[in-house]
Amino acid sequence: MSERTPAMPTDSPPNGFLWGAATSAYQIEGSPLADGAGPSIWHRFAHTPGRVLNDDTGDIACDHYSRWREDVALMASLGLNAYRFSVAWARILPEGTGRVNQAGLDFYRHLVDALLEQGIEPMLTLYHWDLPEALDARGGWASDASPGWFADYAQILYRALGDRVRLWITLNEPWVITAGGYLYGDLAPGHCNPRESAIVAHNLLRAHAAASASGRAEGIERIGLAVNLEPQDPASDSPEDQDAAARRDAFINRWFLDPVFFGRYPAQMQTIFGTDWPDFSASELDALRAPPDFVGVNYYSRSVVRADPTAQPVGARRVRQDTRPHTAMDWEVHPQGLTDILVWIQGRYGNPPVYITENGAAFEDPQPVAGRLRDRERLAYLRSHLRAASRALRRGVDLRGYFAWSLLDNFEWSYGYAKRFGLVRVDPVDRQRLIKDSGRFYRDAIRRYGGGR
Ligand code: LGS
Repeated sequence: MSERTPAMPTDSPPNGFLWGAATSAYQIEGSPLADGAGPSIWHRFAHTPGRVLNDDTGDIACDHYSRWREDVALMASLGLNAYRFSVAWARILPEGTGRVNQAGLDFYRHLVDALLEQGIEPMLTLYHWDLPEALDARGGWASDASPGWFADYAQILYRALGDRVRLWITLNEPWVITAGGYLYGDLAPGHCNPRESAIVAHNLLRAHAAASASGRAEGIERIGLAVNLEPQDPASDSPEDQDAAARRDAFINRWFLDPVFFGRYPAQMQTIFGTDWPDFSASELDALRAPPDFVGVNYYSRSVVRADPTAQPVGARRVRQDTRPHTAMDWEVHPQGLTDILVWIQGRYGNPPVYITENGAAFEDPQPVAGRLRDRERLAYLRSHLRAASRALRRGVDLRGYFAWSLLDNFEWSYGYAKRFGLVRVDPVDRQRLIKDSGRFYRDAIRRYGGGR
């Protein structure tokens, strides 16, 4: 397509399409212990020397905890009609269970009210990786009690905000929580234990089911799950590479979706984990069936996969596509993968409602000049992925909205502040906000195709 082809086709997205941006609590808020909040595993992890690049922490982050009004105004000026954010569990329940901290609830209630006043639909993620430290001390997600803790926490929020928040997400990226936190160890709490990771995954699925049930009991109608998905393309047509890609597809794309839709794990999980795979009973598996009202898709890239027995536990590794463009994270820019993965969901899981809950890219930004930041690569990434989303719409995918990752440059987990995904620049010294060219482009695209606000 030529540079001039519009981002969306003339048959623009359906009425009520959500045009949003996404963030998460620990990545933007700062002031993690303010007003009675308890510490989270990310607070501890970031304060452990050597865990995060440059030993960066979320102590200040984007200072959204004090600047949230300004940030809502920024969203309005971008023309967003939706905003996805997460709630910090330890602000609501400093010890993880039990005593509720009213100041924490008030923070999110004020935020939600300000969004609604601007006609911006809130999409609330209950868990985006910041488990209360007090619960980690009781075994964290490996504890058999964790689904109950989560459902109780969810119930508090349903009751506090259920009259104004329509769209709920239980967990953000259970795969990343499991693999990053408990298998590879690069994310909090930093464990490397295959057997434990399989149990954690199972408990996260139980937690999703339990929080969905408690939401139903409170009359909440739209409860989703946000998953990271990436097409797994075999590097060759050799049976080894095809099998490797199929294993990685089960591991990354189906480990969580198959259980919630079908009440079973992909057969390959047993192959991948071997003796570390627990023996789940039929009733345990059946209890995992909790089809979400919508699937939240976080899409960044695809993987081209080669068999490699040394790359455990999956026996597969990604092959870098050297001739293709890559982001600052070294992820291939591959917009067609977004269309492909949406069409895959449509076929495999019966065309459920879908939101793209994250899509975006880190690039090295130039310095702003005269109040303008020309982030051409991010703009091109955004444009090509909006087109990819529109192709999925044309193929009948029930796509209801698009959320750019991210509204703001923020704390990119183990990369600290080194990787910037924002449509809006946050000055590293004074935290001043500046809408980048990609943000202006997004605003124009919303105006043009959106229905917008
Ligand atoms: O900031 C995180 C973004 C950035 O890139 C966000 O908190 C997460 O929800 C999400 O995981 N995020 C993210 N994921 C990209 C993973 C891409 C992997 C593609 C290549 C495979 C190695």
